[in-house]
Amino acid sequence: MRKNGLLVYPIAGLLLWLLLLHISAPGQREGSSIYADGTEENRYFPIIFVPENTPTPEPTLTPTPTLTPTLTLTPTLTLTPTPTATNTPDSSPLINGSFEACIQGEDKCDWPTIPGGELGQGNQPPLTGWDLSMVPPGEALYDSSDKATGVCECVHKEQQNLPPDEWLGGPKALILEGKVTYKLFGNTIWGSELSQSVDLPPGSEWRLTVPIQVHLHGDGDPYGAESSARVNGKPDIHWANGWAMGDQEWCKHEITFTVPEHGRADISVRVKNKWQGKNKDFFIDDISLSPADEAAAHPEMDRCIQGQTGIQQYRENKSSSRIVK
Ligand SMILES: [Ca+2]
Repeated sequence: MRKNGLLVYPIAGLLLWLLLLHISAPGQREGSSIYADGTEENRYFPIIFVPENTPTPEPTLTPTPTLTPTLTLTPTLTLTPTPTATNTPDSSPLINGSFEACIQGEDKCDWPTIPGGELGQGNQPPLTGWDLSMVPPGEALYDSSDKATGVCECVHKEQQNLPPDEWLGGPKALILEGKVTYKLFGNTIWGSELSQSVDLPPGSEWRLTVPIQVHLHGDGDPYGAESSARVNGKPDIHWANGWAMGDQEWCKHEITFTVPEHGRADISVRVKNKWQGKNKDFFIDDISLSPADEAAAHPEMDRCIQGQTGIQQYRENKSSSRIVK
């Protein structure tokens, strides 16, 4: 044991010396830095003080989730369609046969007017389909030696500007389809034409129907007003005179035809007033073109006839003039 005790003391001394050496050796101690020039900078570790009696933070209340509001479906707004008086689509190859084509305004239709010239200032040609022409003043009327002294007034008459009994289906209906009818009138000597060319299959057979009405205003001449319709230059009758058409009655020009090789039907509707100072009003509506093997349009309506020489009175008015298409 003594021998072992002698060994213990040197070893303990060596360990103590190594410990002191570690503490005192430059550049070896934690908390200081030794730079190249031998200077030393002490580094101090932060002291963390634990505060006494630090209140335990109250737990933060977790916000109660807000209930997501139930989504209410907004009713879909149904737009009330603005009445558009455009050409009613149908199987007819004719364009604007009912004169409904217009520039739709807020509460009514508009039609561009003619600024002047031989077609007359302020007149309204049909918006689409038809070409409007006039016999120039000083020139002979159609198929007549009588010379025009002026041009007619040509306007669209809308339902809202007519009394109800002149609406579609009324006892004095001036509208045969839709809400618009076309009116040509004037008290000079005048002649006017509506024309339209339609492409059709060569050899096919069609029927043109042209409803027309004249207001004679008491004219004592049966030929004071006349009307006609033609396809490729061929009329149904030569002319229907005013007395034979009847005063304020609808009649129809009706022409059944075969389309020639050139595949075109040139359609023409003409009206004229013979006497200066005697006003005439013509109304035209619902012109149609349909296959010849289909039923004719407006079966309730008499055909316009050519006046008989020596006719003494207007064509007798029908007992009922109610027109329903
Ligand atoms: Ca119409």
